[in-house]
Amino acid sequence: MSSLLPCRAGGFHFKAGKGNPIVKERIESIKSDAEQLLTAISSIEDLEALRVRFLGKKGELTSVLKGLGQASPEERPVIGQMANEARVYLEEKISSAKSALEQKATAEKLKAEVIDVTMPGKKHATGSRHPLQQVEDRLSSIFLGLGFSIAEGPDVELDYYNFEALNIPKNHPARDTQDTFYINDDVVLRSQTSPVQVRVMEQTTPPIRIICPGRVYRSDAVDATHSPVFHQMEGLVVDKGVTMGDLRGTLELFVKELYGADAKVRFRPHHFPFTEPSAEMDVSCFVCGGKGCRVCKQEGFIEILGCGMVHPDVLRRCNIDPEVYSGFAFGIGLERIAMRAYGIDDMRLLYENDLRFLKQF
Ligand code: 2U9
Repeated sequence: MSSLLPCRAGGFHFKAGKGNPIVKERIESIKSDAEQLLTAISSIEDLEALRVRFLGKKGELTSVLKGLGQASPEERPVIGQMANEARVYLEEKISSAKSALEQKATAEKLKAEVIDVTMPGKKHATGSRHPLQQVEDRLSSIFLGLGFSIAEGPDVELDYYNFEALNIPKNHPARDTQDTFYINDDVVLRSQTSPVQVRVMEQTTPPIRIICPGRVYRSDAVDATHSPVFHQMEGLVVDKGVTMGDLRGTLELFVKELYGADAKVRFRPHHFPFTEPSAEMDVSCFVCGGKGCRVCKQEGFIEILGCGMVHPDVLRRCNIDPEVYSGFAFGIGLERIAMRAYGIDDMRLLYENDLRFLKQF
């Protein structure tokens, strides 16, 4: 009988020529140790540690194989076969334990992540466009349909573009009605979107067909019908042979699209420094249809916009020859349209961002 001394670090030492029952015993005990430990393993990490301990490079079973060199030639194949059978046996056990642990982990994960489809859903609050934006979008879409493009420009403007170019020199009375906020003597917050049109005219050879929506500023105290910041949409058409008839036809089409085919328009003479002739356009009251009621103050008509033929001096200043070209322009206050459309009686509601108000649109 050979004495076989277990040596975990360096392998087994065989004593030649005495058979192998001790090695066999050792292999059996490694197997049963591993099997017993396997029953208590509950994580993949522990399982891997166990595999390394028994089957790894320096593992207990591997050390038996390492010691084979010292066994006698007759013992070697027998011990080798036993050790290999033990290795295959343990590998299978570890592999099926691994599958079981993985299945258990997946089952636990699925259980933890289970979705109860009967739970009430989370309500996602959907926003809505601000009433002023709705009005701007509606008007834009009508004018886009009539062949206009949208032009935009700076809110902070040169005095020249906001006033001088539009026939409003420093001493003009319109400087009072359009009093705005001055950054310095030459720079203002625009009191109308007309400077956008001036800039476009300076840079474009007609035909021009644009609308200019945007924020404008005036030095007005806040009340139910005034605000230092409000919104306009102005429009401009310049081409050869543009007449007051084109102005009327275009704006009538716009009004019928906005208020319905039955809407009628009426023009009253007016004065603007930048247009000549100028007019204000009324639309038949959308409540009484023109008979007269409280909304239209028994007038039958409601003022909706200002308009006129672009003043020849304004064209000239933008290097457009008034002998060759003519144009019409108009200006609409968006707040007024929105307030009428939605029955809003106080302008301040449009700026307070109170959700109780905004949710209604
Ligand atoms: C250029 C030439 C002419 C734009 C115009 C109006 C008439 C008008 C008001 C509507 C309500 C201002 O917001 S409001 O108070 N606007 O009545 N605006 S004609 O005329 C122009 C614009 C640009 C180059």
